[in-house]
Amino acid sequence: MKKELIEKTYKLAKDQYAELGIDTDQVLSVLSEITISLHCWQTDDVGGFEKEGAELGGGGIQATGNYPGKAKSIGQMRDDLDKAMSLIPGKKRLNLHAIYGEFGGEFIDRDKIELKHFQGWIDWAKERDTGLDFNCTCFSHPLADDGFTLSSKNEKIRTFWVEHVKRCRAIGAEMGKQLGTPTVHNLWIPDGSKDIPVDRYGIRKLLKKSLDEIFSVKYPKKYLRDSVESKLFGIGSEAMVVGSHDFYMGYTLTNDLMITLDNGHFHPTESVGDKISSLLLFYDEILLHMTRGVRWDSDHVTTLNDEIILIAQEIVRAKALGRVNIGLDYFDASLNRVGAYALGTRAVQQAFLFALLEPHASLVTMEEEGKTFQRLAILELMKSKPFGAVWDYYCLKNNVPAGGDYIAEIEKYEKDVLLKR
Ligand code: RNT
Ligand code: ZN
Repeated sequence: MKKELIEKTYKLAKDQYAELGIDTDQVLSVLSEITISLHCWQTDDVGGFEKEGAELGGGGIQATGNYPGKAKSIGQMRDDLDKAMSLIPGKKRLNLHAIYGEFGGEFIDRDKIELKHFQGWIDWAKERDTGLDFNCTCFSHPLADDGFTLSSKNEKIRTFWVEHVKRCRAIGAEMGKQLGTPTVHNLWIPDGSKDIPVDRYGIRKLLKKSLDEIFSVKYPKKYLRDSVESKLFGIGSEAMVVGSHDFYMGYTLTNDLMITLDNGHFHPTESVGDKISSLLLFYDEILLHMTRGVRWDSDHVTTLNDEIILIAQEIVRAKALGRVNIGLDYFDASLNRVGAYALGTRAVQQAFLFALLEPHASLVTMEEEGKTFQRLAILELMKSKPFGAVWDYYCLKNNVPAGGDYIAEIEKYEKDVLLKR
């Protein structure tokens, strides 16, 4: 897109929003402070680098497709992340999973991982002046194969996973310390049952016991923030997921932890956007996994859809941008993976831009005055305002491709790099 055209259209857009009392320059300065945590696992379909050719296995999450160009080493993964980040405006962090350590060709089991396996990533983040988030990996492992990890009745299995998560939190705290920005550690476990269990209480009691052991180790909040992620069901855990939303709400509220809302983890008619205002009344901070659920899959690439927009609007409307950690969570092996990063992250940023461009105060007044038709009419009107012009200008200001210009960049990267792997 031509610079002059972007600037000209932005000026007109700015005037249109000004008519509604919105200062677009101010909005863009708020937008530029919103950090998105990019999930590292879109580069290689959640395979990780514990061993060569590792693949996502078990745990009820699946990546389908075999689009060429998947990252096969940490070096390739870093190339892809740099490329993706160069196409995304604004602030970014990287969200790592424990299977992405640098194990130097040696097999290090999960209960043996150490800081040294992640020092390279910390240095990588330092060089880029960014932060890291972290996740224990309680799936794709033989000791996760029978469907239970932290809630396993097999004490050997349960303590193995407790040790893994403890080590991950210790590594996360060190990441936060070295980088000067707290690392958010997220815990998701695949535990659940395909068919009707009869000892739900006993099983959940074991998860509680494991969490008590894990979180008995305390770290300063300036280094590490802990969150736990629920799910409604997964493949193989249709009848019961041990770490349900109720379970984790109870646990986190009584233990001063964060809760993760993955919007692919609820019933399709439930709205994560609606949950935000409730949770913010009880939590200082929460974590989001932004994604796109499609039928049984909870991990399609994010697009600018109603669900994502409502989540962004509810955060902005609650003036809670500083209390919500925004992470992404999707993995699709059927399209250009680097393109998927750029597209999905940009879509989430666009949702926040759309939310920030809302004449919120006047909408609240209409609501209070019972002007429900007018409220709906203004919400509709905002959909046809020149929001794209503001987005393009934001990209221009941040030296990243505006409009669809990033598509050609992805095509070039595919030809020059991905297809040569
Ligand atoms: C799985 C959870 C979890 C994972 C990542 C890879 O259903 O959403 O967040 O997607 O940890
Ligand atoms: Zn998730």
